[in-house]
Amino acid sequence: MVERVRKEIVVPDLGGHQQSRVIEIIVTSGAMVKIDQGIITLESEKAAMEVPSPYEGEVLEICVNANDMVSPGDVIAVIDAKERLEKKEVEAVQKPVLEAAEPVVISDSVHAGPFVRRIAQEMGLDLDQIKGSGSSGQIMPKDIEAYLRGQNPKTSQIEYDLSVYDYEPVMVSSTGVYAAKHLMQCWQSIPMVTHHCHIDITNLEALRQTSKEACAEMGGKLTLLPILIKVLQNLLIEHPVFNRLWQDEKTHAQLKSHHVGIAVDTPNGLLVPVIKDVNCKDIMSISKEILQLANLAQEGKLSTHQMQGGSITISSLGHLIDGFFTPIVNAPQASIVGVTKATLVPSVIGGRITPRLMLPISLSYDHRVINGADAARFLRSFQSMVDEMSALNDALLIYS
Ligand code: CAO
Repeated sequence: MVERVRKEIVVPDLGGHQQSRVIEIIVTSGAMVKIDQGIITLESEKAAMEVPSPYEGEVLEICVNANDMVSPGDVIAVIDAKERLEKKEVEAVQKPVLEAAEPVVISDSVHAGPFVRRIAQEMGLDLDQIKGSGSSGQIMPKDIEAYLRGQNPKTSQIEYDLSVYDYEPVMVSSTGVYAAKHLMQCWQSIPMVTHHCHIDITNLEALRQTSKEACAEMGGKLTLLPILIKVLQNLLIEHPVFNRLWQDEKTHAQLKSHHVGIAVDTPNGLLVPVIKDVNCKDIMSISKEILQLANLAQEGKLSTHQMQGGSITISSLGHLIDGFFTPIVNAPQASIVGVTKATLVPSVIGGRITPRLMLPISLSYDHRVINGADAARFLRSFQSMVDEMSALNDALLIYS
């Protein structure tokens, strides 16, 4: 049986963004559209995004104009949709109120579209209790979402009353908004543990100093970072559990590649470009690639592809401060290595106190994927790998 129903098409979730600009209206009123046919195009941070029709039918109204700013849940079009109903659904449509355990009566005075009314019916929500944010107080799908979040304090956003403060609002960049949402999800969903330890890099630093100039002459910059990225990639091979992603309770994904993300501090917020296939690159090329990616990040020119696919992330605050911190695992990755400034500390070697250059490492990991003993073994190997590299002499830059 085919039924014709008036349906609203709304802006979908924008991957963490609150708003997006309409850059193109693809169809006009009166057009017949098929399921998945594009209705409008939205500008997203990284690419244009088509909003498809979930229904087949005639477009009755396009509710937005080019250049309008829209948010998830805003109605973009109304369609006279052809609905092919399964037998069970036909029965439900024919006698819904009789069969509903507790029918919800929605008064006509409520200002809400058919989509919102249907959701309210299905969920047993009293629309009189929900505040509408649409024009003339119309209740939009996003208002239902906000209402439900308010019912569930675990996921609700706390709204603070700032009226007692003297302040000016500061608008957050779209990178900052995305990063905040992602970090919150990682923080809330991952049981995280952080191990702290010092790695003795005295000999490695001496070697770095002797290789710095040669690296600079070839267009690179030999900070500790490219060397540590190579150390990490070797550790991913030796400790494959660190090259796994969380998928679900029953499955983890063992990665075949060795891609390392680097946290880069930019004026617009934190970005994490990824150095791909580190196993195929020597330290010299990694140092050049860090410079390129960091520059692109600073200029806001990184592509989505350049930020995808990391197995593990390294976050270096080594140019700023020593001590430890607790980096947040960048899901779906299972671990992140935080590095801070190496400092000379008195160490006891062979019964004598000797100054050694110690690098603070903070390793955070997803305890569902990695155990404490795995992390301890990983950090022990970290020291062995650094010692191995310290013996490379002239071969440091071409170590791959
Ligand atoms: N110990 C001692 N010195 C260090 C060091 C360390 N662990 N790490 C870097 N340094 C030194 C470098 O050797 C360099 O000194 P020289 O110029 O004398 O060689 C200086 O500090 C500056 O280094 P850099 O920052 O230019 O280069 P980098 O390769 O270490 O890092 C980059 C590059 C882009 C990753 C970094 O600049 C950056 O953006 N880090 C921020 C990461 C971040 O914000 N993390 C927090 C995430 S959670 O909010």
